[in-house]
Amino acid sequence: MSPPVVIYRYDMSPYANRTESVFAFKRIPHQRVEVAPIMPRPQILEPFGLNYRRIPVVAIGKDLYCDTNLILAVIERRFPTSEGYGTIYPPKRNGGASDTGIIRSFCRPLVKTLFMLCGLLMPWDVLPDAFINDRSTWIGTKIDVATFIAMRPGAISTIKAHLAQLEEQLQNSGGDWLFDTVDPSLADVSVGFLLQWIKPEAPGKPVFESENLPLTLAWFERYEAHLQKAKASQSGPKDISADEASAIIANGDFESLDVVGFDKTDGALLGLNLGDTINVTPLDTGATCSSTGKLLALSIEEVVIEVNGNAGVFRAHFPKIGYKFERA
Ligand SMILES: N[C@@H](CCC(=O)N[C@@H](CS)C(=O)NCC(=O)O)C(=O)O
Repeated sequence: MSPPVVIYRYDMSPYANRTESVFAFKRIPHQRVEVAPIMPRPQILEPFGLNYRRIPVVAIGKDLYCDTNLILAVIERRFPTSEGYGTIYPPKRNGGASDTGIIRSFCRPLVKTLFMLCGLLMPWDVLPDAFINDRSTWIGTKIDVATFIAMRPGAISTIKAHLAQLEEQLQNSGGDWLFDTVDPSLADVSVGFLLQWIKPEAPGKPVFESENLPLTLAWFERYEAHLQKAKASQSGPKDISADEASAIIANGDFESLDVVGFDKTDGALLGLNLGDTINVTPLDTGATCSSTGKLLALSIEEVVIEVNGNAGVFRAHFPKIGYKFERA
């Protein structure tokens, strides 16, 4: 039987939407805990002792996964097509193996760049002070609303320049999806969720009115239609309380640590040994929150620490890329 999956999320979170879109395409049954769009988030810190502020966090059994770059890789591993789940690496239209590595390395930097540009199109001038102060802490600089608004035209122009490269790709391949796959891949989700984020916002309008992006805009419509269909045929998701969630997670099982293992060579590069107590901190946003715990496993891709909260002992997993790991 599949392990229970719980996502900690809030409605307006684009990265939660990225994850939930993959859940829909892969047909993964899951439950959701709604958290506040600003700090504090006791639903995560108290039961698990996990001092990670970014959203989403996904629990699979008793393992807590942070960062969509890792979450989506793990979801593909733990819910494979061989067990009847969908995939975010569908076959290519003209045959051949899926481009999993190139899709992942395309998504990571592009999502990061586009997320920051799209963020400038949010309605900063009407957002409450509490939100602006919270996000100032999150990015590590005091947000000046007038500066953000003045940066919008440049952001729109740069977003369009990025999309023009996708336009070229769609033109060259003649396919429906960004990597010429038979169904949407992680690449489609990764650009799609950001366009979905800015679509309802008035400052985002010029992007959707671009005259030189016909194939990209048609691709986006196709993406939204596919996603809607996948969501319509999904059972659930079910919204549960934080208490229900921590009980479910505490009763779950850990995945074997052997799956991640301990790469001694990599550990030496980072100056880390198995069993060290370490701090894990994001390198970009949310860096005021560090998660601390005993180092349990380390691979080229993933770092696992033990965390303790009032619901018990858990394992928190972080991607290697984009985080700092230091002995506490
Ligand atoms: N690299 C992270 C970024 C996650 C992220 O930035 N999430 C946003 C919400 S969409 C966030 O945490 N914003 C600040 C907050 O909600 O506290 C990931 O891929 O999960």
